[in-house]
Amino acid sequence: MHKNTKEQGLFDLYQNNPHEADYLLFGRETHPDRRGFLKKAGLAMMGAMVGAAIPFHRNIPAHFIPVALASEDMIQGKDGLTVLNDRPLNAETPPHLLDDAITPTERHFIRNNGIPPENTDAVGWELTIDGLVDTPMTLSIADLKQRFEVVKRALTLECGGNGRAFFNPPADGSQWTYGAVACSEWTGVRLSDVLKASGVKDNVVYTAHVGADTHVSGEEGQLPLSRGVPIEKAMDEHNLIAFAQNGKAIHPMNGAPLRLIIPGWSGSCSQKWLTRIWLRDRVHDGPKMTGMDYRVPNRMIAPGEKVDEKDFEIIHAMKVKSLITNPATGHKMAGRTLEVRGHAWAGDRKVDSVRVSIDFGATWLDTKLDAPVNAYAWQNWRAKVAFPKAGYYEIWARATDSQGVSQPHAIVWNPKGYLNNSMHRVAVIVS
Ligand SMILES: Nc1nc2c(c(=O)[nH]1)N[C@H]1C(S)=C(S)[C@@H](COP(=O)(O)O)O[C@H]1N2
Ligand SMILES: [Mo]
Repeated sequence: MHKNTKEQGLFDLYQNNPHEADYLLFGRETHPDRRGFLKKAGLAMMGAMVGAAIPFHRNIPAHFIPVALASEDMIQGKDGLTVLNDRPLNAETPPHLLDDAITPTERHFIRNNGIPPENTDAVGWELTIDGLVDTPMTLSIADLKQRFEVVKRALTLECGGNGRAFFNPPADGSQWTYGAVACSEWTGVRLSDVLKASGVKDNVVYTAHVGADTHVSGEEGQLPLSRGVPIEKAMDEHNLIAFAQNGKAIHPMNGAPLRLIIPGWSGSCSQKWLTRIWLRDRVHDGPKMTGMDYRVPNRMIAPGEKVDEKDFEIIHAMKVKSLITNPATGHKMAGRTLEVRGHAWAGDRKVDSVRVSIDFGATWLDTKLDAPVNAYAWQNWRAKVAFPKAGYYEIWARATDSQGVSQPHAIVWNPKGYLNNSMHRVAVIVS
């Protein structure tokens, strides 16, 4: 890890006192909806740190610090991630680094909507189950392990905005390309067991999830994100309240010491730093549940079309999708054959087949597709591909789910850029 002292200074500044850091750089105008200008002193400091003048500094939103300062080696315990934003921190994994059947913790993407809690000690952590239940409960992690069966599962987690970078017209938000997806092995207890123990009342329709992270504005009591799922989905036995990731403590950026994993659905349902599950008799309306957040138009629209908010619906399951993890795009090869491989997943469904093409979709080749190691784990696939002669090729991968639905060639456009499951393409040069 090579941090220069100036970078260290800025990160320490934000780490120790975000209010003070924002004040130093941006002045007092840091209301979340209003853009404060970078103050002169702040601009000088940032310019010195990035090593150049910043021509468009007036456009830098309050709370943002240059991505150039947030190289991946700033995140301890992560390896090779591409940082998209650093406050809140968002980092994805290049596809070729997702080659493992089970994603190592170092390669698991990070999607934060706010500032992670400083204290992520497992000892003393408490989870409250309340709202419309017969027996509200507050449980330690030791209680969870003692009272409920502990299970271990590989579970696919994909951000609802994965692939947003490819929308045209562009969609606001973190510009995820391919790598906001992972399949780590999670250990925990079944959410359904815990909910049953609390005695869910008949009139419950939705869960509401609360975590210990704080809003970037620094405003007390304001949550960055609180989402939920319909009670039917919550009671699915595959959801976990997890306390371990790949056999070790959960990475602090992936929600240590306790998080939900609601596999198959938009990653946003899987609350990190979990402190409370509140059972409600209506659709949860916490931050990032309403408006256009994690919602898509309920009908087909033209790219760029304006849609009334009332015509949006909440994203549930993710769609059938695949990723090519070998070769990396741009691969130059001397021989004529190559093992192409990757993963595929399909929300609440299974993947039936994955096929690849090296002739821009004119013909397709079957791949050998493994069954998932357990329900909701991604499925690994591979194929030996022979290239007829030297030149530029694209490898395309296309998965089809158990209901016969395949990945599209082009994106179904929506205003916030969710659910992009179009085919992954990688370039190969055969010499
Ligand atoms: N408390 C909390 N939980 C959260 C988030 C968050 O910002 N705060 N982000 C959600 C989103 S949008 C996604 S895609 C996943 C990402 O999980 P990861 O960062 O472990 O990859 O966490 C979800 N859980
Ligand atoms: Mo997400």
